[in-house]
Formats: sequence, structure tokens, C-alpha cells
Amino acid sequence: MSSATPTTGSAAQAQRLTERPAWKALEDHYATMRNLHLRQLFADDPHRGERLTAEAAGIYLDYSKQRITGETIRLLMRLADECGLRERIAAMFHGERINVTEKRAVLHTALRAPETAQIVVDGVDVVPAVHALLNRMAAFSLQVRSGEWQGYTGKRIRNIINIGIGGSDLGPVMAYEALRYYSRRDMIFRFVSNVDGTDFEEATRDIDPEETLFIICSKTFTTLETLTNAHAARAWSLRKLGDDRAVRRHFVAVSANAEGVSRFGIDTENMFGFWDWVGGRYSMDSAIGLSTMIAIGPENFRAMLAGFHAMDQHFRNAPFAQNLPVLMGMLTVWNNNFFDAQTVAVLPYERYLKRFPAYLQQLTMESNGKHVTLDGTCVAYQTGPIYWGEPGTNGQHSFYQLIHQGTKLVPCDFIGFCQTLNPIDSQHDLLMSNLFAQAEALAFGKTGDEVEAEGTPGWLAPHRVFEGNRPSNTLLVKRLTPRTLGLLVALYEHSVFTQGTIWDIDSFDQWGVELGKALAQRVAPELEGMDEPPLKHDSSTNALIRHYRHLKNGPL
Ligand code: G6Q
Repeated sequence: MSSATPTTGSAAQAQRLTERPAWKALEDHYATMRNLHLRQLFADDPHRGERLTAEAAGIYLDYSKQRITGETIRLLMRLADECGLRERIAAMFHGERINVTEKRAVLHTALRAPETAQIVVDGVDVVPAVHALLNRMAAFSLQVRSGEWQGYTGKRIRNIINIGIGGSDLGPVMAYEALRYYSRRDMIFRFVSNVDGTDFEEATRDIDPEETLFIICSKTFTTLETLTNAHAARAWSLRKLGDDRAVRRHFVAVSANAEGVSRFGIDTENMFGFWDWVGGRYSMDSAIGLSTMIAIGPENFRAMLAGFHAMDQHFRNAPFAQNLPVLMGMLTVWNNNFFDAQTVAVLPYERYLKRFPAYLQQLTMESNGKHVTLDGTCVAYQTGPIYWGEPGTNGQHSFYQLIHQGTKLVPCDFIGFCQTLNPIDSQHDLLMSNLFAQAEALAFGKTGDEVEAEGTPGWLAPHRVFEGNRPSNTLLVKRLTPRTLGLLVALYEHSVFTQGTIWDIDSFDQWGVELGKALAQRVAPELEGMDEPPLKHDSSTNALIRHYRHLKNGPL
């Protein structure tokens, strides 16, 4: 049920976050918690490690290594209630226009709703259209996978190149890498996003245009990088294929802009659409996931959607204190706003999730990197933290030093799987022992006494002390499958929404990307040609442009 007028936040939002009773109670509570050590908290409660956990749909969350007590959770849940989280969740699932600055509904959850669901936007049930599109994608994917869809010269398609950027790239790349185990190994999948010509060149230098299909992914079909690369792709294809008619067999588009697609020369019969209620960074299970579906097949893609949906249901229905996204979101608020943690490290102990932190960077930071509330007032508190990370164990030999002994508090999300997809001797146990050990070391550290008892000389002892008390979550999942990937992504999506609701910001717009884009359009013509253009920027930008032009036009 969409509302005709934009929702400007529930009545609950009228009160400022820092004025709320639960916020004030959390401030008092923080004063009692800030010097408490996890060593003490675990000593006080022998069952803490079992008690402060939650499990849903096959994901086990251990949050006992957070600097919290039962009281912290109680207060955080009270804050969630006071901020109207329950109503906001309902508003999102019902298709209200909760993206207020763009006046849009936010319905990525409809993309994975079962056929039996009914979700009405502007008087129309969107579920049949979602499934019709999924069926078209499936039919096309099967044609490509079986070889029935041939290139212009009759050759089988062996290479899929996805061209898109931001939300039209990061989800597809992450999902392909994450589910590579399930993918067609006799096909090549590549992703071109950057306007840097190197991206396109390296993706195409060793493949044959006769066997290559480009998927041009752009919701707006106006994005500079994507259109530039799409033109490069057409020129590259036609250099070998020679005939404009070849475009039909080698280019498909995913877009909401049919006019733009046909202007580019792609037959709209080869276009997969989507809707304005799907935000770019929430679109990996829309038609933007076409490359994923071709890679892993429609059945696996649907299993991934089922995973997303299971987490949606859990988020919508589970009591807050057992609700994984709510717990993770509220713990992030606790660390961010009370312990003043500036970042969150996401540390998957699973090589296939190597692009997961990069994917989460857009999901979290484009969503919650905002400085005004829904009604345009400047916030008086911190909003979204910086997300970053790398797969374990590699990170251990790099930045973990700072997490263990640096002066900054870096809350960590460890993610591990109990069954490996690639068993080699006992390597998986080794990998997982590192995950468990790192979370343990961060929480409990090593005291000066312990260091001395090992016979460490006095001058070295301070360097070997680990103060501990560094918070982490551990997420354990049985096995990495399309379904569990869907569960994990939806878990973070809803955790982001939970955080945004508390901070009273619009997690679904992205005005912060506009200014730089507009300025680049002004600069671009100033870099061209041989005549020195008049420059009207600040002295730094002017000098940089002159320096660039000088070297660019000089000898090699
Ligand atoms: C995501 C953003 C952004 C968007 C890209 C690509 O939420 O909206 O990352 O996905 O700018 O946009 P197009 O798909 O329109 O090319």
C-alpha cells in the first residue's frame, strides 16, 4: 500500500535521537560499561558465550564478545522501539515511500517475494511483474548456457562481460566471486566498471568478440562510465564482426530506460527492465543479477532469492532481541555512538567472499553516510561508520596489528563456514582455528603478568601486551551456498536499515555522489585540445590541470 504523499518519518521521529529517554539511559549505562573488561564480563557469567547468541534461518550470531550486558541489549531494544523501528520495517515492506528525498518506495524485498505474495505499489501488485521478469531472465540464461543463443557468426557464447558501475557492478561481481564454485567453469565472466580504459582493455584483450556477450547494466542508461564502456564494447565487437546487425546477438541491456537503450542500438526485446523502487545498491537480485544467473543457473539464482526472502521474513517478524539484523544494527549503533568507534572491519574467513567487504562498503556507506535527518536537520551525533575488510587469514599478516594493539577501537565482524567447498587435508580447520583465535585474542588479550610469566624481558614486555577488550561479532554458517549468500546479504541490508532508522536518515538516497560528477563534466573539456583553456577553478585545481596538460602533451 503506497501512500500518495512522501512519508517524512513517523511521529516517533519528531523527537531528536539524543533527547530520547532510551538514549539518555544508554548514556548513563555507558558510563558503567566503558571501563568494564570482557575478561570480567565472561568471568561473571560462565554461560555468556551461549546466552548472548541468536540463530535464524541457518545463521548463528555470537555477539557475546561485544562490550555489553543484558541491560545494554534491553536498552538498545528500547531505543529501537522509541525510534519506531517496528513501524519503519512495516512501512518499508508495505511499499511506503520511505526514500523521502527521492519520493520512492523501497522494495528490494519484493524482488525475492514468493509468487503467492501481494505487494501493492500505486495500486498495482508488483509481484507478478517480478516473477515474469525472473522467468524471462531464466529463459535467456538457459539459452546462453545451452549454446542455443549464438553469436552473429554462429559461434557459441563463452564470455560474458557485465558493463555497469556502482550498484550495477558491485553486487554482480561479489555474487559471481562468492558463488564461483557453482558457476559454469567453461565460461568466462568479467566485469567492467571503471571509465579508466585499462578496465575494458584488460577484460577483452584475450577473448574473441564472436563468442562474447555484453550485458549493459544501467538503471538510468545515462551513467557516463557505463555508456563510455558500452560504446567501447560496441566498437570492439564491430571491428571484428563488421556489421551493425551483430549488436543484436552480442548486446543485451538491463535498464529502466527503454528509450536510452534503443538509442544506443540495443533491441528493446533484448532488454530486461526494473523499477524505480529498486535502489542501485539493493539491486543484485533484480535483472542486474543477469550475469549471476547465467553463471550459476536459474535454479541456484532462485535458491539465492529464497535465502534473501528467509532473512526478510525473519527481520519482519522476529522479536527484536532475537532478530539478527536488529541486533547487528543496534550493536553497531552502540559501538559507533557510545564507544566512538569510527569503523567496522568485515573479516570473512572464506576466500570466495573476497569482494564481500567491497560490496558492503557501498551498501553501508552510500546508505548511511549522511549528515542530515529526514527533515533536513543537521545531526548532532555520528552516523554511518566506515566499513572495510579483507578475507582471513591474509588480513592477519597485514592490518590486524592495528586492531590488536593500535590506539583505535575497531569492532570486527568475523564470518566463517563450518563446511568448506574445497577440502584439502585439514586446511579448513586451520582456517577456522584462526578465526576463533583472532576473536578470542581481541576480546581477552594478554596481560602484563602473563607476558612476564613467559620470561619476556622487562623492556620488551609492554610491546607484547595485548590489552584485549576489543569487540567482535562472529557469524557462523554451515556452508557457502546461493541460499546462505542471500541470507548474509539480506542480513547486512536490514542491519543498515536498522541503523539508518535510529539515526533518522534516508538510507536510500545518495546525493553525495552528485557534486563530484557535475564538476568532472566541467573539467573534462579543459583537459582536451592543445590550446591552454582559461581556468576558473581555485589555484590548486588550476595548477593541477596545467601540470597534467603539460605532461600529457609532452614527450613520452
Ligand atoms: C546505488 C547508486 C549507484 C548506481 C550507479 C549506477 O545505489 O544509485 O551506485 O547504482 O551510479 O547507476 P546506473 O545503474 O543508473 O548506471
